[in-house]
Amino acid sequence: MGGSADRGEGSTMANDALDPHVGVATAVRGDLPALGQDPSRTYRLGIMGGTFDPIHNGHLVAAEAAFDRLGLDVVVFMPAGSPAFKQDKQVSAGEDRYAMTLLATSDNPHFTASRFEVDRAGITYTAETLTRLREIYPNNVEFYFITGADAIAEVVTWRDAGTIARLAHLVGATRPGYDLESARRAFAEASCEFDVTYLEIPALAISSSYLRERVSAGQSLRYLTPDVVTGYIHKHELYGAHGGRYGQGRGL
Ligand code: DND
Repeated sequence: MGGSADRGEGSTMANDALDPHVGVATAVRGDLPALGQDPSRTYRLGIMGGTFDPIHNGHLVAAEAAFDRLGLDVVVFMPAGSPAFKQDKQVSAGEDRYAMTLLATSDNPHFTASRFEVDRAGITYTAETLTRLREIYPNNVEFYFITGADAIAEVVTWRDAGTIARLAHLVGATRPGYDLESARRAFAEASCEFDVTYLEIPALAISSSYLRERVSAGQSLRYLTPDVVTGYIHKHELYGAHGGRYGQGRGL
């Protein structure tokens, strides 16, 4: 990844009121956390992008590990509005995915959820997100885009991958024993240079599709995702859940 001179010009921060949830200044643009107020230091903004259909403990553990191990200031979870690689798949409404993400992150002081991608029209491309963020944040704010083991090797195939390489550090959260060979090869063969940090995180073989299947089969999501997310899924009858009175039924 290029040095700070490669990054676009950041705009100035207009509002530096303190947000008690993240311990940093509040968002200048909508719900984004404000960072970069002290020009004498560098800030690290973690960005956890995802479809989050639904969000689960694997996502949360990966982001928490990145926060700890890379000394991030805050991690912002960004549900994709119209996910680039899922155009042929049915995806839940952005409002529901955002609401579940907000609920799942609400009790962690250094996590926050943003509507930044959900509110954007058209297909959500990470390069465009990073470009827009670069225009918003001053240059002493560095971006750390967090992905799971399965997604990391594919970043080189994403739209405008060179822009991603230029604007963000990548964090690949891998399971112990996960074979990183294909990811390393993909980055080695890429036409641009990526800055990638691999983090080993506890093995959590959880996926959103596994959660959806369990919901439609009337099975519990306990310990797979925060209970508030399970409550939301049943209340809004997502993934074939049967509404009913909150707290009833085996699926809760
Ligand atoms: P997913 O659809 O994989 O999200 O999208 C991940 C991000 O990639 C989003 O921000 C997309 O906009 C972006 N993307 C994808 C494809 C093309 C482009 C951009 C483009 O610009 O061209 P999921 O909700 O399935 O997962 C979210 C993240 O969590 C992923 O990085 C996934 O690998 C990771 N993850 C886990 N990490 C640790 N333990 C687990 C995990 N399950 C998923 N159990």
